[in-house]
Amino acid sequence: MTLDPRKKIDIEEVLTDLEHYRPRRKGWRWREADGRKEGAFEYRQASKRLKNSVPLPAARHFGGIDPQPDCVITTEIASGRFEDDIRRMRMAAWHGADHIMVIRTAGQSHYDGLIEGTPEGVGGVPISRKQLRATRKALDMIEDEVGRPINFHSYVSGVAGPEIAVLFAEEGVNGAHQDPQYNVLYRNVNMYRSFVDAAVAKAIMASAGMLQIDGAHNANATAREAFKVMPELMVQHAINCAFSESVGMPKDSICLSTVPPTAPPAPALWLDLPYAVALRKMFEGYRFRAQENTRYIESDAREATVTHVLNLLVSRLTSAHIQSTITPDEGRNVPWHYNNVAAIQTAKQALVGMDGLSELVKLAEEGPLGEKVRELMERAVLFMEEIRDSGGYFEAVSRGFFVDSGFYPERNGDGIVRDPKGGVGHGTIVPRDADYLAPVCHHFGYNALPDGTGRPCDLIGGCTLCDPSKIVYIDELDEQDNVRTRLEPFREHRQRGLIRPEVQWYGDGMISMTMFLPVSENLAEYAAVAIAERLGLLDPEVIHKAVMHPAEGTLIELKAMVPFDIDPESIKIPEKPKTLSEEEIRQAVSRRPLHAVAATVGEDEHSVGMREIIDIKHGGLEKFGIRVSYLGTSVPVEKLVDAAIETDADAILISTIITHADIHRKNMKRLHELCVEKGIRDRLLLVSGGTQVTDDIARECGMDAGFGRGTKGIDVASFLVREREARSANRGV
Ligand code: Z98
Repeated sequence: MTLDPRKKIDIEEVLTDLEHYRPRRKGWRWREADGRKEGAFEYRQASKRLKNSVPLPAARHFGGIDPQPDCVITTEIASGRFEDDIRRMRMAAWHGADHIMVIRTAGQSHYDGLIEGTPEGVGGVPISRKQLRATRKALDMIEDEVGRPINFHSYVSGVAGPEIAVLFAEEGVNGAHQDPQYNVLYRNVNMYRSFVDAAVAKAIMASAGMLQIDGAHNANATAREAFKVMPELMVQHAINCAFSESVGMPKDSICLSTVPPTAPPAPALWLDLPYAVALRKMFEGYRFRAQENTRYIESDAREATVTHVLNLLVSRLTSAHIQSTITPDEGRNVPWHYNNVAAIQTAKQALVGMDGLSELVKLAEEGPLGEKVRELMERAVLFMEEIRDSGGYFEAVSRGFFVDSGFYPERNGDGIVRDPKGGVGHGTIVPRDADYLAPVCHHFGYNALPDGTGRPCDLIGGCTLCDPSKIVYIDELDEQDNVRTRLEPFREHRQRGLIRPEVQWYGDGMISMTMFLPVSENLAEYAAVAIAERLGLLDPEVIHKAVMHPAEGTLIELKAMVPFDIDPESIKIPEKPKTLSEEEIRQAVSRRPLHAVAATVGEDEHSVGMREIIDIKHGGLEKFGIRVSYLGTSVPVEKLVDAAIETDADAILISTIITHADIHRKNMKRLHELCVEKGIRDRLLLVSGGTQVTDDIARECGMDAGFGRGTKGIDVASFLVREREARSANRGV
């Protein structure tokens, strides 16, 4: 199955014959670092370009280039319905994500076994074989479409950790969070059980070449004063790294999950940078997943984005093998798909913009930076020594050493306390008998295999890791809660291509609106809801408010549902004028020369747009032999008309970017009227352009044509040539 960029991914086709689908490959893939040259530029930290992608908006000015940073970019997706997540994954991949992390449904970590079918999740997706297989199958198609491997990732945690690890190895999941300390601290799974399970799970993950991400960063997200837990974070990393290596995980498959601990208005870099440097010094040889700080995300997407960019600066000043991204709206609603894309673009834009930064600036390690780095490392070592002296890890957890908000060695007594004899799964560890035999591969620990056994599974003619045909595929177990029943209500809708807005699930009908209300915060919130109701929208809810001034007004962002569909058949799309070929334009101009006068009018200093339309360098009018007298910026309309008369021009081209008080419309009208007054309107073509100009607006204001965003010289040249010829034909010339 291959994807056609012009068509939606067909979820029915993805679900067809899943029983026999096998992942094409296993194991983690890094980016290939060979994208040194893109357009006019040299890059120092770039990777191979994509076959299909959506470049950053400003790429339009640089020949459409889409340089890809050197590090893997993550996006976290899990709307509760995997069939919608797949579409979001495709959008994410086109924008540059190659690590798709799927959050699990609430509570799955306490299931003592695997889930089957595809029930709908809460706060995430139930991770089941069918969900994994369908997603991996879709990702295999998506990676072909974009031309880059996509790493699929979820969590090997909870009381079914080893079972999940086997499932992931069988289904071609490429990476997973695995850290027994996470189970202990945040999911209250029994501490001994967590470490026994982790040994088994890690051995299986290693056998499948999966990348492991640890869970230390969760202390940062949980502690009351998160920026004080830095020494503990280093201790947690150390415990999981050492444990993972001791059960056979290669060092370069172990990835530390690091989060810059603060955000403005804290003096963020003063704390975040020493921490990042200390980690990289202490954990040399391991991989780094730079997570974005989410602890302080409120409802302001702009604020979240600035914090993210500061985090990206730290990544570029130090290093990151994986750059994680979180949607900037996660503080106000479940992440919306276009916000996944926004976060990926933020990472791509900032990383590419800071390409080669460490060749330009050096970290001043001899100053306060070096002192802070040393201090953090010392505090971490002292913390580890105290764990050892107090009787070891389990004892330390039972005494509340972890997630305490004191800056070690200070302690605030608010750490998480876990009972070694408590928690989910307590009392379930059974010592292996002397004749314990597990005839499966990659099993961890004691196994009484008979002498001369090759692979352990030779005893049973192959295990599921060696012989996938032995995997039992269960489709759906619940007759109500499954993907087929969820797809059914929208079957006709999909077939007819009916249009309903969405942010999360197909047909959810959600839109958001931004409005400024010139009243106080409290009143603005209720007034906004009243406005949405008057507009006929359903379930309006304010998702963000920002006081501009306590009395002068409040900015409101609101979400609500649209209660109708739009039938595409009912929409009349005006036909786009086809451009002439370059040769046709050149011939027409050489038969009959064409001369235009051009300027940016009014009090407007923007020159880039007009220059692009004119300059030969940008494929502008000059390229086709059209002669253009460019008068510059902030030119009065009168001056342009005089120049057109003096030079006997065929056309006047104006650029008008500023729209304050509708000045762009006024300038267009003035130009038309002046030409009428002077009696030259009939023999001149009047053309205007600008970011807020459309053909309709321009014609309403008396122009012959208007050109907006994205216009190229050939569009304007085609119009001039065609229109001049049409007029000559009408006049019988
Ligand atoms: C991230 N945004 O890390 P449940 N194990 C570890 C984890 O960090 C997590 C889980 C398991 C964050 C995502 N992390 C939060 C080490 C979760 C998840 O029990 O399925 O919720 O475990 O990118």
